[in-house]
Amino acid sequence: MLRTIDLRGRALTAAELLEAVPRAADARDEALATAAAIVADVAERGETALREQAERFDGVSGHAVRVPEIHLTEAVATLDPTVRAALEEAIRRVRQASAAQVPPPVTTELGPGARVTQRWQPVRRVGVYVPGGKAVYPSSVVMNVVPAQVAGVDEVALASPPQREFGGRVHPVILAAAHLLGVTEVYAMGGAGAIGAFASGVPSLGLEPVDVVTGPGNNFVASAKRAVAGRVGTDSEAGATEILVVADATADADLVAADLVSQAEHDEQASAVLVTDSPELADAVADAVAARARRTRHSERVQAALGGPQSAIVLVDDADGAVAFSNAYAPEHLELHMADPHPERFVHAGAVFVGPYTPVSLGDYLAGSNHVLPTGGQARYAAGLSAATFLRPQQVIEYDRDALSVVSEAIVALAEAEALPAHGEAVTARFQVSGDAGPHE
Ligand code: HSO
Ligand code: ZN
Repeated sequence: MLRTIDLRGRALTAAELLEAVPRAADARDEALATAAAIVADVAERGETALREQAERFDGVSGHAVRVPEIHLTEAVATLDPTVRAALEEAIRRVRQASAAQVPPPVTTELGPGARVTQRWQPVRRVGVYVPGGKAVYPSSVVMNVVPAQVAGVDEVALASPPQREFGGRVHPVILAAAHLLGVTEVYAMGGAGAIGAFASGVPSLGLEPVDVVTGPGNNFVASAKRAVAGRVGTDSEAGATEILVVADATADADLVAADLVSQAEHDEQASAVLVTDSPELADAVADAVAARARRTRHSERVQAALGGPQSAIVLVDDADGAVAFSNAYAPEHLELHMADPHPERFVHAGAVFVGPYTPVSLGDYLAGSNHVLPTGGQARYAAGLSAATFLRPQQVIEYDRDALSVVSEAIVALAEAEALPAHGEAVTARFQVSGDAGPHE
């Protein structure tokens, strides 16, 4: 089912390597116009537009768009205790690991009395979107909310579609996760409309505009985030999940197969790629994948993902070839199953999972790392969600009189060169007060 591509003995450029295993196409551009119209409608007609959209897209009417707190406590009361304990452990670990993502302020002394401090300021208010379609992921609530809280964001609001089968309420596991995280501001609204509501605010609901919107979603949600970008901050666009495994002859074929299948379970468009220099391992993984794909719960979906052009086994000459392929591909998740893995060589990956006891599904739930990671090759320039998503580096500048005098001539020279003499005068004025001899005494 997984096709094999033999790149041995071929020196290919990064672009050629990428062509060998192309990502599945998305339909984002087509969704953009529709999403933008929905966003504009919510900005104009607020709650009325949201209610019409709920009727049209979710088949729900007359529901509480602003979720009353009692719904949150009820959801926690009915939550399976083992799921509750697992969520609480995930929250603890993600909170702990996210704390390392908040940089301390740093002051640079550029001379006596000349200081520039960089400090990291959290945004004030964040809207987290949680999808409610085929994928209802309470783990994603944790992964979006915790870093915002750790960053020091004052207010986190959450939105998820009203569910017909729950009488127009948000999915109970999502409500429960929100409550365990201490999130009290929750809205039953979905899709592009929810993103628009976060960006523009909805006065009748007491929903104030947010500063940053994050969270996964379908093409319409992703397109809506594009439509509001520029007015609010957004996280990077999540595409279909992808896993790239680099393995040598020492790897356990069945474990590699299990991990490939685990991410293929998300979506027909998911990509699962094995890169190896061992033809024997390649064959063994192909067999193990076929066996697991046949008997797994979401067999059809998994087989579609693994049989698609976006999934493959890639044969390379050696470890260098594997590094070159992986760095060109820039996978969301990278697993290394090698005798001597050298994770530092794999520089373009959303997250790197090292060794046979570090599967991606550990990171999906409980490693403490974040599972919101750049897909579609965005790992070349983007990072996963972290406290930094909600922080801005701000510079605080403080020079005293002597420190300013040291650079005043240089400022005047540059101001003259730019034909902006008033800039220079703002400096010299400080040394020309009567009775003040100034810097040139
Ligand atoms: N692997 C997904 C995250 C996830 N897995 C949520 C299970 N639940 C994208 O990184
Ligand atoms: Zn997953």
